[in-house]
Amino acid sequence: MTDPTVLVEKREGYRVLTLNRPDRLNAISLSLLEGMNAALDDVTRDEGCRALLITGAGRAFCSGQDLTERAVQPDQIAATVGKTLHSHYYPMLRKLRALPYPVVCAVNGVAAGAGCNLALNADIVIAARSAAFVQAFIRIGLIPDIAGTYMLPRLVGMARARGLAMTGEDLPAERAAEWGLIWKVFDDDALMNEAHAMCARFAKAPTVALELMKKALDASTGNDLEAQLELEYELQRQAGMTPDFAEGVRAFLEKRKPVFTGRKK
Ligand code: T3D
Repeated sequence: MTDPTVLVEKREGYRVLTLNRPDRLNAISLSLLEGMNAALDDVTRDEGCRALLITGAGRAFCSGQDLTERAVQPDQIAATVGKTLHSHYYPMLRKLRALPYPVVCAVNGVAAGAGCNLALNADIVIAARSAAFVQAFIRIGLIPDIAGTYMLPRLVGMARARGLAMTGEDLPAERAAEWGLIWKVFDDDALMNEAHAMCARFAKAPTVALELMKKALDASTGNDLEAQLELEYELQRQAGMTPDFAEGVRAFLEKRKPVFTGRKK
């Protein structure tokens, strides 16, 4: 039996998805896309899950679309690319972005093409010092997809977005953190401990507030100030009705650590 293309691990309060085609640098095959979609369907149904960690097996995070599945005639390429974006990539992305808790991506090595943009769609991206982010698309005559053209300008501004996309140059992890493309860089051998510690912390966090915070931040770039103030008001009102808010205030007044359940009621 072949190894699964996505490994799924259940931890206390969170799950870990590991892209698992290390000999191809975790290139995204159809089978890996199916594995990710199935794993995300499953995680969506898990009411006890309060964070998700994504990482890669072996020396890379992900080298993007498996190009051996694109070695066909030009007329067939067009059909295949458009087809898998709609049928597999974008459903995967929508499921990922709709998760009502933090998605942490631990970029353990190179993240190229669709692999880079998959990572950038996480809420928090941390990386090994040796990792690099590569908008490899232009190297093979494509444009950034998997929401790359959406995320890049929002994360690093238009000048850097254009530079990264148009040159396809490697961006080393440390510079990615300096530019605000990602959250933090850790020494290679510390990365996974840090990633697990972060998810364990999120698994005990006020999850509804994190969900509402994601909604507010996602909406912010499309809203004007007035619309955002109204949205904040409404979402804060909802956060204020959770048992975790009551517990947070109570714990502060009683000078103890809060115990958050993550429940809506
Ligand atoms: O439907 C659609 O098509 C949607 C569109 C998707 C968009 C994309 O993702 S397009 C971008 C696709 N990805 C790339 O163009 C990146 C291709 N890979 C690379 O440029 C390099 O491999 C890396 C910069 C990522 C890493 O370089 P390096 O020197 O560390 O490793 P390597 O020697 O190139 O790769 C190791 C092996 O993995 C090698 O196989 P071998 O020689 O040991 O048998 C290589 O062929 C294989 N590999 C790496 N990337 C891919 C791949 N095999 C298939 N597809 C890959 N993307």
